[in-house]
Parts: sequence; C-alpha cells; structure tokens
Amino acid sequence: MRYAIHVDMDAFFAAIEQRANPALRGKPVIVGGRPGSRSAVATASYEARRFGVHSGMSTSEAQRLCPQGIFLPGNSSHYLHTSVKLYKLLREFSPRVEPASIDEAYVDAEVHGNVEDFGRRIMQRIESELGLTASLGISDSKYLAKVCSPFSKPRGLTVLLRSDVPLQLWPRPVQCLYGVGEKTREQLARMGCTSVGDLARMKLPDLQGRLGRPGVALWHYARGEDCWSIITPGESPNAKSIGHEHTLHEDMFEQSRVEAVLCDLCERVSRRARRAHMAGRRLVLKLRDPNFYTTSHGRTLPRLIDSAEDLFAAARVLLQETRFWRRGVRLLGVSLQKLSDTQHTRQLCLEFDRASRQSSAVVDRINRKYGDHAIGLARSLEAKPRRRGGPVFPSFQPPSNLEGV
Ligand code: DCP
Ligand code: CA
Repeated sequence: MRYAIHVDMDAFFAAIEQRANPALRGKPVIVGGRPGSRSAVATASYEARRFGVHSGMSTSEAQRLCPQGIFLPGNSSHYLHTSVKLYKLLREFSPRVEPASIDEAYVDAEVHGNVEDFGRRIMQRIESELGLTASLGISDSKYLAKVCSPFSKPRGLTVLLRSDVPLQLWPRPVQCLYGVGEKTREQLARMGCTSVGDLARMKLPDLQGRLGRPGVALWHYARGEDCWSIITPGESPNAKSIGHEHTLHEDMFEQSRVEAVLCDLCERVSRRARRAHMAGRRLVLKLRDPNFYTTSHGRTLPRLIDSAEDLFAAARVLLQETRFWRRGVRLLGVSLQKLSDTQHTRQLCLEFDRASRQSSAVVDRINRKYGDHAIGLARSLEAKPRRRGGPVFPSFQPPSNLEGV
C-alpha cells in the first residue's frame, strides 16, 4: 500500500547542539542568542520546554522562565548540512521525497508489510547515522501525515489513516489541524466548535459564511478529505511544464506544413519529458499570427501522456480548432503540463499505454545512440533540415533486432 510519511526532527537546532557537545545532553538548551539582546528563541530542547520555553518568545522571557537555561547563538551552516544528510538518507527509503522545511520532509512510499516497522526503520537510521531523533506521522493522506506527526513527539510514531479520522482525530482539539492558528481557533470557539469533530459536523454553508474559503478547506480536512500531494524537487515549480516553441522562417497558412512543425515540436517535448521521466495530463498550444497576436489553447487529457504520437494527436486537434489558416502562423509552441513522475506512476501500473511506451523507449534508445533526429514520426520530416547528400531521415520502423541499441 502507498503511504505518505511526514518526518519531523525533534528540537532540531537544539538537538544538533547537544550532539556536538555531549556536556549539553539532558540540559535545557535554548538556541537563539543571548538573553537581553532582543533576540527570539529559535528552538529549545525538550528539557527547556518543561519550563514553558518555546520558539518565537523573547530570549529574555525564556531566561525568566528557565534561569538555568543554556543559551546558544546557533550555527545555521551546521543545521543546513544535517538537513541535506537527512533528505539523502530518506531517499534510500523511497525515491519520492519532498523536503518541506529545514527539518521536515514527506516520503511517498509503497510499503509491503507493516508500515509501523517501516517507519521504525527510518527512525533508527536517523538515530544511528545522524545522532538525532525524529517523529513520524504516517497516513494514506499527506495532510493527515503532517497533522499526526507531532501527536507523540519526541521520538514518536503515529499512524492515522483516513478511515481512523472519526475515532482518532475528532476527539482532539481543533487547533491540532494544520491551518488552525490562534485567530481561527477563537473564531471557531465562538461558534461553539472546539474539537475536530465539532468542525466536521458543522453545516458547510455556516462555516463558509463565517470563515470564507479557508473554512471550507478546514471542514474537508476535519473529515479526512484533502488533495495534497507529495511533490519532489524534480516536479516542483521549475518543472511545471515542458515546452518548445519555434518562430517560423516565413508565415505559414498551409495545414500540412504547419502540422509538420507541430509534430517536430511534439517530438522535442516528448523527448525531454521522457528524459526527465515525466508525463503530463495537460497540453497547451501557443500560436502567434503574422500580426503578433498570440493565443494559447489548452486541453486536459483523460490520461497521462509522454509519447510524441499522443502529444501530436492532442496538439493537432487543438490546432485545427484554432482555424489558424484564416490568419496564418508566425510562431508555434507546444507545452506539456500537469506533470507526474513516470518512474513512480509506472511502478503503480497506472494510466500508461504499454504499446506506446514500448515504442517510445525504442525511439529513445536509437536516438541516444545515433543522435536526436535519427528516428521519429514521419509527419515531422517536412519540418526538419535535410542533411546535404545524406539519406533523408527514416520514418519510424522499429528494427527487428534491438540488441546493442
Ligand atoms: N525555527 C526557528 N524559528 C522559529 C521556529 C523554528 O528558527 N520560530 C528553527 C529552529 C527549529 C527548526 O526551525 O529547530 C525546526 O522547527 P520546528 O518547528 O520543527 O521545531 P523543532 O524541530 O525545534 O521542535 P519540534 O520537536 O517541536 O519539531
Ligand atoms: Ca521539528
């Protein structure tokens, strides 16, 4: 089964200080500068928290609460260094890791067997390799994993599945939900809503009227409904789309020529997507006419695509819908959006057309060996430069023997 695991290090900065200096272990360590220097507490060891010290309070206040506290200025490069080691270690458990902050990450893992054992193995590796402790929240929802990781901190492991929400989450105070700060807690309390269950049982229009859209989101969260997804660095904003565009050397009106360029663009986009192990669920066509009037036309597709054939089929429909021949084309662009990691998706046996994937894999192997335009869709040939004197680019004919390709 597939799980979202939220890993959150315990008293991160303070624990790193205690690791570096064994004399500090078991002592109330407060990171954030000297008291009286108008600095704020970044974090405190659990020994100091017993005195009421917490992140964000002034160091002077912290000293008043905990006079025996050991105040340290902190060393951000040490903390960052440990953070990188943590992400690396987590990637040994699953290739899909989303760093969420300096000491938090989400792991998207397919677990065969007992998920608590899997979680304990992660905790043990963190302890033995980093000399630090972590707390884990495990769920079939990313949001719930985040919500439950602090439930038994420090060194805690909590499993909270969507199906456990009424029994395990509803009795808890509403502020245990991520997204409920002090202000929202007060607003909810004024409506007589103090537990997660109270929130889940509220009438949605009432909540929406009082809290607006954030209220709607919280109502769904309280019922174990969310659509958060774990996004690895390769999928994050810079990789939101993979696209190519091309300014034509002359304005074009003729369907077959424009389609040839379009096909060539689709091959390029497809090649890049497959190299990045990405497939997309949305295709966007960009057109600029000879008067520099630019339009975009998008279509969300019923399944993930990454092959040149699939991209071209979708792009061609969009192109025809624009009735481009009335004004002509000066620039053409194609981009694939709503990307997903195909290594992972394929692992889950989702949505891929096997035949199309196999032929794409063959094309990739040939192009890797003989250069990017060695083989491709016949349709794009018109758009490609011909090598002088050399053979015209072959149309797609999978060789009978693929050994050595
Ligand atoms: N941090 C900070 N300023 C804050 C909050 C946090 O500089 N106001 C830093 C110090 C923390 C680190 O970020 O060690 C991680 O923040 P957490 O909120 O996860 O707190 P801790 O890891 O310290 O404690 P916990 O065990 O509660 O997660
Ligand atoms: Ca933490």
